[in-house]
Amino acid sequence: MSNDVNKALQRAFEELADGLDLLGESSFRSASHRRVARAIGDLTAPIDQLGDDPAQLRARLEAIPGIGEGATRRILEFVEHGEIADHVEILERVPGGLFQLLQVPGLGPKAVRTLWQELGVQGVDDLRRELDSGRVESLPRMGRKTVQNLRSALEFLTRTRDRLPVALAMPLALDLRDGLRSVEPEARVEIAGSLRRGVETIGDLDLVAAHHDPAARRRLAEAFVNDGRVTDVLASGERKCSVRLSAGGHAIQADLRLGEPAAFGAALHYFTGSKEHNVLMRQIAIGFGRRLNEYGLFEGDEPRPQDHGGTPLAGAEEAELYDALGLPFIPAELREEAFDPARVGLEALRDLLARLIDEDQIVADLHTHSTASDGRHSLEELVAIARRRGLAVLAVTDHSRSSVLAGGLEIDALREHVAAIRELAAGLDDLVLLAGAEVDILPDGSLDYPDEVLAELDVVVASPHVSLSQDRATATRRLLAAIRNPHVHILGHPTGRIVGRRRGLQPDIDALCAAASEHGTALELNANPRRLDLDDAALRRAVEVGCLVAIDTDAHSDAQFGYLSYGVRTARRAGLPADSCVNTWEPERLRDWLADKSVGARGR
Ligand code: DGT
Ligand code: CA
Ligand code: CA
Ligand code: ZN
Repeated sequence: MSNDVNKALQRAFEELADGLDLLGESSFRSASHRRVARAIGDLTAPIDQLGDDPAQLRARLEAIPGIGEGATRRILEFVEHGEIADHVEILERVPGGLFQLLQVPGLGPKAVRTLWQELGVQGVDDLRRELDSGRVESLPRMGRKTVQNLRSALEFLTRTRDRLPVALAMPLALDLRDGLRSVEPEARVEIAGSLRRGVETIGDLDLVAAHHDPAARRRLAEAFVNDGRVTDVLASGERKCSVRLSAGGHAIQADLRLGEPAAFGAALHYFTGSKEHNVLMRQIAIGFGRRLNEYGLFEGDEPRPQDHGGTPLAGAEEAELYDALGLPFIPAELREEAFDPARVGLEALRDLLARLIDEDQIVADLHTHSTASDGRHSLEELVAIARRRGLAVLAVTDHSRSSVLAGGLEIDALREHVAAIRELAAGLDDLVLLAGAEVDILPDGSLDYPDEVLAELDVVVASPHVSLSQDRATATRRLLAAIRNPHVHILGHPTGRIVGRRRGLQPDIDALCAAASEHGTALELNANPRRLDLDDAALRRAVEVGCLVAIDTDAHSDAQFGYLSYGVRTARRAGLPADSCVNTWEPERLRDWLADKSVGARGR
C-alpha cells in the first residue's frame, strides 16, 4: 500500500510513546508523541510526498496540527535515514513483547512496567506463565479480579490474532479487485467470502472472476500472482489461484476463482457462503430434484463430476438461483444461520427484506468532528463535504473537555463553537447543520458537561472513552446513566472496543436496549471499521427490542465519511429495518425527536 511510510512512522511514534511510559519517563513527552502518531494516522497522502524538497516538506509538516518542531525533525530523519535514533534507542531498552502486552485490554503501561520489573515478564507467553503460577496476584494492585480479567483478555487475543480486521482487509480486497478489472475490463470480478458478507474480521480474502476467453482468464491469474504485495504463491492454476500477501505489516491469504460467465453467479454465490447458507441452499435444491454447486443449478439431484462446463438451469446471476429455488434474493449480509428461511419463515424473511436498511436511505450523519477538537476540517469544509456526499443533515459533535488529547472543548469554547455553527447554519437552505457535542461518559456515569449546557445543544452523543476495562456491572450502570439522561440522544460507540485489539466494555446489552427503548435514546452503530460498535450480535438484540439505532461515521476527515458502508453492512447483518435508524428520517421527524427524544420511546 502506498501509505506504508505513514504506517511505519505512526508505529514509530506510538512505540516512542509506549516506550517512554514503560521506562517510567515523562508522560508529557509520551502524550506529545501519541498526538503526532494520531496526526500521521489521519493523513491521506504519503508523508514523504508532502513536499518536493526537505525545506518544503519541513514547512508542510510544521503546518499540521499536532506536529511540532521536534516531531518534524524526527519525521525528516525517518524520511532520510529510514529510522529515528530515539526510536531505535527505545527499542534497545524495552523488550519488544512489552509493546504487544500493552494491547491486552486492562493492561496499562504502569502495570506492564511492574510485571516487567518485578517478575521479568517480557511478553504474552511470560504473562500467561506468571498468571498460572499465581505470582501476578501477589503483586501490588493486582487483585484476583484483575487477574481474572487478564486471563480472559489473553484468551481474546489468541482468538482474534489470526483474523484480519475488515478495516485492513477491505481496502486490500478492493484494490485487488480493481486491479483485476483494469487488466481485463470485460471480465466480471467480485469480492466474495466473509468480506462480502460484512463480517468484521476476515480469515482470508476470496475473489471470483469470469471471462469467456481462457487466455483472458490466464492473464487475470498472472496479474493476481504477480501482484507486488504477494509474498508466496500457494497455488496457480486454471481455476484457482492462492497467494499470501503482506499488507500494512499483516499477512493474509487470498484466493481467486476463475470460470465461465455462465457460471459466475453460482461461483460468486458458493464462495460468498456462509457454509451454513450453502448447505441450506443445496438442501432446498434437492427438494426440487435439482443440484446446486459452484458451477450452477442442474436438473437431477445426483452429484456428477461433469458439472464444470455443463449447461446449468441457472448460474450466470445469483438472483436466478434464488428465483429458481422459490426464494427471495437474500443479500450477502443475511446469508447466515440466523436468517435461515426455514428458521425465520419465508413470510417473515420477505418482510424483513422489504424493510432492511440500505445505504442510500441514510441522509444524516449525527456524529462528526471539526478542527474545534481533533477533526481535520473547518465547519465550512464539513458543510461542503456533506453537500457533496448528498447528506440532508449534518451534526458537528466535537469532543468534551475531559478528552484532553483529542482537544476537547471547555464550556466557553463549546458555546463559541455552537454560536459559529448556528451562524453558518442560518445561511444554509439545502443542509440542516446541527450543533452538538460528543460528551464523555465519565467512569462513574456522570457526563462531562452539566445538564444545562447539554440542553443548549441540538444533538448530544454521549460516549465512553476511558476506563474501558471496568467490570460488567459498573459498565452497565455507567452506560444506563447516560441512556436515561433526557439530554442524551445517542449512546456513542457504547463499548469503546477496537476490532481485534481492544475488547472494550462488556455491558449487559439487553439492559441497555430496554432502557434505550424506554427513553427513546438511540444506540450508536459507529461505522468506523476499527470500531463497528455496537457489533452485529449486540445490534441484533437491539433490533429485536425495536430500539432506535444511529449509524454515524464519527468522521474526522473527508475520507472517513466513506466509513458509512461498513456501518450499513454491519446493520444489515443485524437485520436492522430502515425505520429504526434515525439517520434515515426526514429532517422534520429527526428534529422532533431531537427536540424531545421521548417521541422515539417505545409505545410513543
Ligand atoms: P473466513 O475466510 O474465515 O473469514 O470465512 P469465509 O466464509 O470467507 O470462508 P472461506 O474463505 O473458508 O470460504 C469461502 C466460502 O466458500 C465459504 O463462506 C463458503 C464456501 N465454502 C468453502 N468451503 C466450503 C465447504 O466445505 N462447504 C461449503 N458448503 N461451502 C464452502
Ligand atoms: Ca474467506
Ligand atoms: Ca478462502
Ligand atoms: Zn468517541
